[in-house]
Amino acid sequence: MAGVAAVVLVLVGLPLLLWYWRAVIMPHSYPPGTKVITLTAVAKDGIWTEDQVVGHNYWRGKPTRIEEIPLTQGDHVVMRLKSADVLHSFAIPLLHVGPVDVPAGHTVDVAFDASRAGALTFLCWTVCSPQHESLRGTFQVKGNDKAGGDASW
Ligand SMILES: [Cu+2]
Repeated sequence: MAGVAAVVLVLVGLPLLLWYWRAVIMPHSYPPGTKVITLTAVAKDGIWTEDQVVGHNYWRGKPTRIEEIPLTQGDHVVMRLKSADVLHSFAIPLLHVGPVDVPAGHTVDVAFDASRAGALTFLCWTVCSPQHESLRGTFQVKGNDKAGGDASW
């Protein structure tokens, strides 16, 4: 009886603990005001998406392409990057961010400050698939006079 109770405790308690960790503790582990953006690279569609792409909907799902992400100059951003399939990588050349490898099955955090205004391209830096060239998008960074910097970019 004690054995059954122990097994039930592990089978119920562990997932609950993991859920609590991911839903309650992890989102608050960044400094206040941090913009957390989760993107998943999908080689098959040649996109970055905010949708969750997991095994069962990989082939049948139609994830939404993320092309533009609005930011304000001075924003502190954490990108939580995932790959739904093969090795991708992530870079923001105008901010000297990356390239950072994004292997399948891992979540890679990349932090940066939107230190300049304008249209800043982000892209996959690894030739991952025939759709590689379309794995890109733009941060539209709104100028903020207080932050200074060149607003013409
Ligand atoms: Cu690529």
